[in-house]
Amino acid sequence: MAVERTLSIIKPDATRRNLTGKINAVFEDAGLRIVAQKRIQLTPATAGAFYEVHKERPFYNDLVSFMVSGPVVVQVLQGENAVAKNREVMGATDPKKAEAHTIRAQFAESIEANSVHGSDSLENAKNEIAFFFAGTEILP
Ligand code: YYY
Ligand code: MG
Repeated sequence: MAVERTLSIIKPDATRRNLTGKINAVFEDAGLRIVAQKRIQLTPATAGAFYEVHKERPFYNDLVSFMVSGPVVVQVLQGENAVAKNREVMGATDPKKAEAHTIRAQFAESIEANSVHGSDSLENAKNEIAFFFAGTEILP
């Protein structure tokens, strides 16, 4: 197993309901270290660029509007198999399909307002971390 880093975003539905600490506790209990973290307001341009891969999907415009509807917490999680481990603790995209112990099953409001983002591959993680963080902001 290898130590990896992955990008996580605590989404506006969760910051609005003051759930940052509860969600961070799930990460830490799973052995993931929060090695960088900042609370920011995304702009439509930034959210649109971050989700560029979904540009042609029917939910794209609503997703971008949702992501700018309140502050988000962007963070770098580090640990053994961090990319897959984070996807496991997040749960399925649709909270109705997520396993009971997962963040989305516990906290998400809907398939759109689903509380967290997590990189889906090591390569995407590297790109997504660089999208939000300078190397000097990551402190293991
Ligand atoms: O990686 P993950 O967040 O689990 O799902 P993606 O398929 O990458 O979709 C990104 C994001 O888009 C999802 O978290 C919510 C939103 N979305 C949606 O609103 N409706 C869908 N049918 C699929 C995705
Ligand atoms: Mg995704």
